[in-house]
Amino acid sequence: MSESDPENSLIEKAASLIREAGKATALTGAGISAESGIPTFRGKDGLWQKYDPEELATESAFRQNPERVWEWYWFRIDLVRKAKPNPGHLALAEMERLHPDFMVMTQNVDGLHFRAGSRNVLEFHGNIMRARCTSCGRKFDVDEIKREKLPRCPECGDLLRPDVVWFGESLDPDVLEKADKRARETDLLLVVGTSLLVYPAASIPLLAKEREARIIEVNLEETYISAEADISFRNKAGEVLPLIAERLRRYYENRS
Ligand code: BJW
Ligand code: ZN
Repeated sequence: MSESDPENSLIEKAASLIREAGKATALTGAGISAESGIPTFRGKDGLWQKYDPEELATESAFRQNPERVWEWYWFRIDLVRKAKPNPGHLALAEMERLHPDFMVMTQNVDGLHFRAGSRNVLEFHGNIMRARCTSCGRKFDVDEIKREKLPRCPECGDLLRPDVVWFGESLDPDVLEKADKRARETDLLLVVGTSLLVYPAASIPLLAKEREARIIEVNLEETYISAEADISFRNKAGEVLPLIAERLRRYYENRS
Protein backbone atom coordinates (compact mmCIF):
# COMPACT_ATOMS: atom_id res chain seq x y z
CA MET A 1 0.00 0.00 0.00
CA SER A 2 1.37 3.36 -0.99
CA GLU A 3 1.00 6.30 1.36
CA SER A 4 2.12 8.81 -1.25
CA ASP A 5 -0.15 11.23 -3.07
CA PRO A 6 -1.24 10.20 -6.52
CA GLU A 7 0.88 11.87 -9.18
CA ASN A 8 -0.64 14.93 -10.76
CA SER A 9 0.19 13.76 -14.25
CA LEU A 10 -1.67 10.49 -13.65
CA ILE A 11 -4.73 12.35 -12.35
CA GLU A 12 -4.58 14.50 -15.48
CA LYS A 13 -4.29 11.42 -17.69
CA ALA A 14 -7.17 9.66 -15.92
CA ALA A 15 -9.42 12.70 -16.34
CA SER A 16 -8.61 12.92 -20.04
CA LEU A 17 -9.30 9.22 -20.58
CA ILE A 18 -12.72 9.69 -18.95
CA ARG A 19 -13.65 12.77 -20.92
CA GLU A 20 -12.51 11.23 -24.20
CA ALA A 21 -14.70 8.17 -23.59
CA GLY A 22 -18.10 8.21 -25.27
CA LYS A 23 -19.31 5.83 -22.58
CA ALA A 24 -17.58 5.70 -19.22
CA THR A 25 -18.41 3.15 -16.53
CA ALA A 26 -17.33 2.63 -12.95
CA LEU A 27 -17.30 -0.87 -11.44
CA THR A 28 -17.17 -0.58 -7.67
CA GLY A 29 -16.74 -2.92 -4.74
CA ALA A 30 -16.51 -2.88 -0.97
CA GLY A 31 -13.29 -0.79 -0.98
CA ILE A 32 -15.17 2.36 -1.99
CA SER A 33 -17.37 2.11 1.12
CA ALA A 34 -14.49 1.27 3.49
CA GLU A 35 -13.91 4.98 4.07
CA SER A 36 -17.57 5.27 5.12
CA GLY A 37 -16.87 2.80 7.92
CA ILE A 38 -18.28 -0.29 6.22
CA PRO A 39 -15.73 -3.11 6.42
CA THR A 40 -14.67 -4.93 3.26
CA PHE A 41 -15.23 -8.65 2.86
CA ARG A 42 -11.69 -9.84 2.30
CA GLY A 43 -8.24 -8.59 3.27
CA LYS A 44 -6.82 -7.78 6.63
CA ASP A 45 -9.71 -5.67 7.92
CA GLY A 46 -12.30 -7.71 6.06
CA LEU A 47 -15.66 -8.47 7.67
CA TRP A 48 -15.14 -12.08 6.98
CA GLN A 49 -12.10 -12.43 9.17
CA LYS A 50 -14.63 -12.69 12.00
CA TYR A 51 -17.47 -14.37 10.11
CA ASP A 52 -17.14 -17.23 7.69
CA PRO A 53 -18.88 -16.20 4.47
CA GLU A 54 -19.71 -19.75 3.56
CA GLU A 55 -21.64 -20.00 6.80
CA LEU A 56 -23.56 -16.80 6.25
CA ALA A 57 -23.85 -15.75 2.62
CA THR A 58 -25.44 -18.85 1.15
CA GLU A 59 -28.98 -20.10 0.88
CA SER A 60 -28.12 -23.38 2.60
CA ALA A 61 -26.65 -21.49 5.58
CA PHE A 62 -29.89 -19.52 5.79
CA ARG A 63 -31.97 -22.69 5.69
CA GLN A 64 -29.87 -24.25 8.44
CA ASN A 65 -29.65 -21.23 10.72
CA PRO A 66 -31.72 -18.24 9.60
CA GLU A 67 -31.40 -16.53 13.00
CA ARG A 68 -27.64 -16.44 12.79
CA VAL A 69 -27.75 -15.08 9.23
CA TRP A 70 -30.31 -12.42 10.19
CA GLU A 71 -28.19 -11.46 13.19
CA TRP A 72 -25.27 -10.71 10.84
CA TYR A 73 -27.52 -8.76 8.50
CA TRP A 74 -29.13 -6.68 11.26
CA PHE A 75 -25.61 -5.79 12.44
CA ARG A 76 -24.67 -4.69 8.92
CA ILE A 77 -27.98 -2.88 8.33
CA ASP A 78 -27.16 -0.76 11.40
CA LEU A 79 -23.70 -0.01 10.00
CA VAL A 80 -25.18 1.06 6.67
CA ARG A 81 -27.79 3.25 8.35
CA LYS A 82 -25.08 5.10 10.25
CA ALA A 83 -22.76 5.38 7.24
CA LYS A 84 -22.56 8.43 4.99
CA PRO A 85 -21.36 8.55 1.41
CA ASN A 86 -17.67 9.51 1.36
CA PRO A 87 -15.71 11.70 -1.10
CA GLY A 88 -15.21 8.66 -3.39
CA HIS A 89 -18.97 8.12 -3.81
CA LEU A 90 -19.54 11.85 -4.19
CA ALA A 91 -16.86 12.09 -6.89
CA LEU A 92 -18.53 9.36 -8.96
CA ALA A 93 -21.86 11.17 -8.64
CA GLU A 94 -20.17 14.32 -9.86
CA MET A 95 -18.65 12.46 -12.82
CA GLU A 96 -22.16 11.35 -13.79
CA ARG A 97 -23.36 14.97 -13.69
CA LEU A 98 -20.44 16.15 -15.81
CA HIS A 99 -20.08 13.36 -18.33
CA PRO A 100 -22.72 12.76 -21.02
CA ASP A 101 -22.83 8.97 -20.52
CA PHE A 102 -21.53 7.77 -17.18
CA MET A 103 -22.75 4.74 -15.29
CA VAL A 104 -21.94 2.96 -12.02
CA MET A 105 -22.11 -0.81 -11.67
CA THR A 106 -21.71 -1.79 -8.06
CA GLN A 107 -21.32 -5.05 -6.20
CA ASN A 108 -22.14 -3.19 -2.98
CA VAL A 109 -25.46 -3.65 -1.26
CA ASP A 110 -25.22 -0.49 0.87
CA GLY A 111 -27.01 1.97 -1.46
CA LEU A 112 -24.35 4.64 -0.83
CA HIS A 113 -23.99 5.50 -4.52
CA PHE A 114 -27.66 6.51 -4.63
CA ARG A 115 -27.32 8.45 -1.41
CA ALA A 116 -24.32 10.27 -2.92
CA GLY A 117 -26.45 11.39 -5.87
CA SER A 118 -25.58 8.83 -8.56
CA ARG A 119 -28.69 7.93 -10.54
CA ASN A 120 -27.44 5.65 -13.29
CA VAL A 121 -26.55 2.77 -10.97
CA LEU A 122 -26.77 -0.98 -11.48
CA GLU A 123 -26.71 -3.03 -8.28
CA PHE A 124 -25.31 -6.52 -8.91
CA HIS A 125 -25.94 -8.07 -5.53
CA GLY A 126 -29.20 -6.48 -4.40
CA ASN A 127 -29.64 -4.11 -1.50
CA ILE A 128 -29.25 -4.80 2.21
CA MET A 129 -31.97 -2.27 3.06
CA ARG A 130 -34.57 -4.55 1.43
CA ALA A 131 -36.01 -7.90 2.54
CA ARG A 132 -37.82 -10.44 0.39
CA CYS A 133 -40.37 -13.06 1.30
CA THR A 134 -39.12 -16.62 0.89
CA SER A 135 -42.68 -17.69 -0.11
CA CYS A 136 -44.56 -14.96 -1.93
CA GLY A 137 -41.48 -13.04 -3.14
CA ARG A 138 -42.79 -9.62 -2.08
CA LYS A 139 -40.11 -7.08 -1.26
CA PHE A 140 -40.08 -4.71 1.70
CA ASP A 141 -37.94 -1.87 2.86
CA VAL A 142 -36.30 -3.10 6.09
CA ASP A 143 -37.81 -0.07 7.82
CA GLU A 144 -41.28 -1.46 7.03
CA ILE A 145 -40.70 -4.75 8.81
CA LYS A 146 -40.40 -5.65 12.47
CA ARG A 147 -36.87 -6.07 13.68
CA GLU A 148 -37.08 -9.63 14.91
CA LYS A 149 -34.70 -12.54 15.14
CA LEU A 150 -36.74 -14.10 12.35
CA PRO A 151 -38.65 -11.36 10.54
CA ARG A 152 -41.93 -12.45 8.93
CA CYS A 153 -43.68 -11.31 5.76
CA PRO A 154 -46.37 -8.69 6.58
CA GLU A 155 -48.48 -10.16 3.73
CA CYS A 156 -48.29 -13.95 4.09
CA GLY A 157 -46.49 -14.47 7.41
CA ASP A 158 -43.69 -16.56 5.97
CA LEU A 159 -40.00 -16.08 6.58
CA LEU A 160 -38.28 -13.03 5.09
CA ARG A 161 -34.69 -13.02 3.87
CA PRO A 162 -32.31 -10.20 2.92
CA ASP A 163 -32.86 -9.15 -0.69
CA VAL A 164 -29.24 -9.78 -1.66
CA VAL A 165 -27.48 -12.29 -3.91
CA TRP A 166 -25.73 -15.08 -2.06
CA PHE A 167 -23.06 -17.46 -3.39
CA GLY A 168 -24.54 -20.02 -5.74
CA GLU A 169 -27.54 -17.81 -6.54
CA SER A 170 -28.14 -16.25 -9.91
CA LEU A 171 -28.08 -12.53 -10.35
CA ASP A 172 -31.22 -10.79 -11.58
CA PRO A 173 -31.27 -11.62 -15.33
CA ASP A 174 -32.17 -8.04 -16.18
CA VAL A 175 -29.15 -6.74 -14.25
CA LEU A 176 -26.91 -9.33 -15.87
CA GLU A 177 -28.06 -8.42 -19.34
CA LYS A 178 -27.62 -4.69 -18.78
CA ALA A 179 -24.17 -5.22 -17.23
CA ASP A 180 -23.04 -7.48 -20.03
CA LYS A 181 -24.22 -5.03 -22.69
CA ARG A 182 -22.65 -2.05 -20.97
CA ALA A 183 -19.33 -3.86 -20.44
CA ARG A 184 -19.16 -4.64 -24.14
CA GLU A 185 -20.02 -1.06 -25.13
CA THR A 186 -18.04 0.98 -22.68
CA ASP A 187 -15.00 2.93 -23.86
CA LEU A 188 -13.61 3.26 -20.38
CA LEU A 189 -13.87 1.22 -17.20
CA LEU A 190 -12.95 2.69 -13.82
CA VAL A 191 -12.48 -0.28 -11.47
CA VAL A 192 -12.66 0.87 -7.86
CA GLY A 193 -12.15 -0.99 -4.59
CA THR A 194 -12.93 -4.51 -5.68
CA SER A 195 -10.74 -7.60 -5.32
CA LEU A 196 -12.28 -8.96 -8.57
CA LEU A 197 -12.59 -12.39 -7.01
CA VAL A 198 -16.35 -12.86 -7.26
CA TYR A 199 -18.03 -13.73 -10.54
CA PRO A 200 -19.82 -12.70 -12.66
CA ALA A 201 -18.87 -9.12 -11.65
CA ALA A 202 -15.19 -10.06 -11.88
CA SER A 203 -15.54 -10.77 -15.59
CA ILE A 204 -16.68 -7.22 -16.43
CA PRO A 205 -13.11 -5.92 -16.96
CA LEU A 206 -12.41 -8.83 -19.32
CA LEU A 207 -15.52 -8.10 -21.36
CA ALA A 208 -14.56 -4.43 -21.52
CA LYS A 209 -11.02 -5.35 -22.57
CA GLU A 210 -12.37 -7.43 -25.44
CA ARG A 211 -13.41 -4.23 -27.16
CA GLU A 212 -10.25 -2.49 -26.05
CA ALA A 213 -11.79 -0.25 -23.46
CA ARG A 214 -9.33 1.82 -21.46
CA ILE A 215 -9.01 0.69 -17.86
CA ILE A 216 -8.29 2.80 -14.78
CA GLU A 217 -7.99 1.01 -11.47
CA VAL A 218 -8.13 2.45 -7.95
CA ASN A 219 -7.28 -0.09 -5.27
CA LEU A 220 -4.98 -0.31 -2.28
CA GLU A 221 -3.84 -3.72 -3.51
CA GLU A 222 -3.11 -5.37 -6.84
CA THR A 223 -5.80 -7.34 -8.63
CA TYR A 224 -5.76 -9.46 -11.76
CA ILE A 225 -6.47 -6.35 -13.85
CA SER A 226 -3.69 -4.15 -12.40
CA ALA A 227 -1.06 -5.20 -14.91
CA GLU A 228 -3.39 -4.63 -17.83
CA ALA A 229 -4.79 -1.30 -16.69
CA ASP A 230 -3.83 1.93 -18.46
CA ILE A 231 -3.50 3.50 -15.03
CA SER A 232 -3.46 1.70 -11.71
CA PHE A 233 -3.66 3.90 -8.61
CA ARG A 234 -2.49 2.29 -5.36
CA ASN A 235 -4.39 4.80 -3.25
CA LYS A 236 -7.64 5.21 -1.38
CA ALA A 237 -10.69 5.77 -3.56
CA GLY A 238 -11.73 8.72 -1.37
CA GLU A 239 -8.44 10.43 -2.14
CA VAL A 240 -8.03 9.76 -5.86
CA LEU A 241 -11.58 10.02 -7.21
CA PRO A 242 -12.21 13.60 -5.98
CA LEU A 243 -8.98 14.73 -7.68
CA ILE A 244 -10.08 13.17 -10.96
CA ALA A 245 -13.57 14.65 -10.64
CA GLU A 246 -12.13 18.09 -9.97
CA ARG A 247 -9.96 17.87 -13.06
CA LEU A 248 -12.96 16.83 -15.13
CA ARG A 249 -15.05 19.67 -13.73
CA ARG A 250 -12.40 22.20 -14.74
CA TYR A 251 -12.32 20.75 -18.22
CA TYR A 252 -16.09 21.02 -18.70
CA GLU A 253 -16.19 24.52 -17.16
CA ASN A 254 -13.50 25.80 -19.52
CA ARG A 255 -15.26 24.31 -22.49
CA SER A 256 -18.59 26.05 -21.91
C1 BJW B 1 -9.77 -0.11 -1.25
C2 BJW B 1 -9.97 0.65 -0.13
C3 BJW B 1 -10.00 1.96 -0.30
C4 BJW B 1 -10.00 -1.48 0.53
N1 BJW B 1 -9.86 2.46 -1.56
N2 BJW B 1 -9.62 0.25 -2.46
C5 BJW B 1 -16.85 -18.50 -12.30
C6 BJW B 1 -15.64 -18.95 -11.82
C7 BJW B 1 -15.51 -19.33 -10.49
C8 BJW B 1 -16.59 -19.27 -9.61
C9 BJW B 1 -17.77 -18.82 -10.08
C10 BJW B 1 -17.90 -18.45 -11.41
N3 BJW B 1 -19.18 -18.02 -11.59
C11 BJW B 1 -19.84 -18.12 -10.42
C12 BJW B 1 -19.02 -18.62 -9.48
C13 BJW B 1 -19.39 -18.88 -8.07
C14 BJW B 1 -19.39 -17.60 -7.23
C15 BJW B 1 -17.98 -17.01 -7.19
O1 BJW B 1 -17.64 -16.06 -7.86
N4 BJW B 1 -17.14 -17.55 -6.36
C16 BJW B 1 -15.76 -17.03 -6.22
C17 BJW B 1 -15.48 -16.76 -4.75
C18 BJW B 1 -14.83 -18.00 -6.88
N5 BJW B 1 -20.35 -16.64 -7.74
C19 BJW B 1 -21.65 -16.73 -7.46
O2 BJW B 1 -22.08 -17.65 -6.80
C20 BJW B 1 -22.55 -15.65 -8.02
N6 BJW B 1 -23.66 -16.29 -8.68
C21 BJW B 1 -23.59 -16.80 -9.90
O3 BJW B 1 -22.64 -16.64 -10.62
O4 BJW B 1 -24.70 -17.51 -10.28
C22 BJW B 1 -24.60 -18.45 -11.35
C23 BJW B 1 -23.82 -19.64 -10.83
C24 BJW B 1 -24.16 -20.22 -9.63
C25 BJW B 1 -23.42 -21.32 -9.15
C26 BJW B 1 -22.32 -21.80 -9.86
C27 BJW B 1 -21.97 -21.19 -11.05
C28 BJW B 1 -22.74 -20.11 -11.55
C29 BJW B 1 -23.15 -14.82 -6.89
C30 BJW B 1 -22.13 -14.03 -6.17
C31 BJW B 1 -22.79 -13.31 -4.99
C32 BJW B 1 -21.77 -12.57 -4.14
N7 BJW B 1 -22.40 -12.13 -2.95
C33 BJW B 1 -21.67 -11.34 -2.00
C34 BJW B 1 -22.56 -11.12 -0.75
C35 BJW B 1 -23.66 -10.10 -1.10
C36 BJW B 1 -24.61 -9.92 0.02
C37 BJW B 1 -23.97 -9.28 1.21
O5 BJW B 1 -23.29 -8.24 1.12
O6 BJW B 1 -24.18 -9.81 2.28
O7 BJW B 1 -21.28 -10.09 -2.58
S1 BJW B 1 -20.07 -12.07 -1.60
C38 BJW B 1 -19.22 -10.53 -1.44
O8 BJW B 1 -18.15 -10.46 -2.42
C39 BJW B 1 -20.24 -9.45 -1.80
C40 BJW B 1 -19.39 -8.53 -2.64
O9 BJW B 1 -20.23 -7.73 -3.46
C41 BJW B 1 -18.51 -9.47 -3.40
C42 BJW B 1 -17.28 -8.84 -4.00
O10 BJW B 1 -16.43 -8.35 -3.03
P1 BJW B 1 -15.62 -7.00 -3.27
O11 BJW B 1 -16.56 -5.88 -3.40
O12 BJW B 1 -14.65 -7.17 -4.36
O13 BJW B 1 -14.91 -6.80 -1.85
P2 BJW B 1 -13.53 -7.41 -1.29
O14 BJW B 1 -13.57 -7.30 0.18
O15 BJW B 1 -13.23 -8.73 -1.86
O16 BJW B 1 -12.41 -6.41 -1.87
C43 BJW B 1 -12.28 -5.08 -1.42
C44 BJW B 1 -11.17 -4.43 -2.22
O17 BJW B 1 -11.11 -3.05 -1.90
C45 BJW B 1 -9.77 -5.01 -1.94
O18 BJW B 1 -9.16 -5.31 -3.18
C46 BJW B 1 -9.04 -3.87 -1.22
O19 BJW B 1 -7.67 -3.80 -1.55
C47 BJW B 1 -9.77 -2.65 -1.72
N8 BJW B 1 -9.82 -1.51 -0.81
N9 BJW B 1 -10.11 -0.23 0.97
C48 BJW B 1 -9.67 1.60 -2.61
N10 BJW B 1 -10.18 2.83 0.71
ZN1 ZN C 1 -44.90 -13.32 1.79
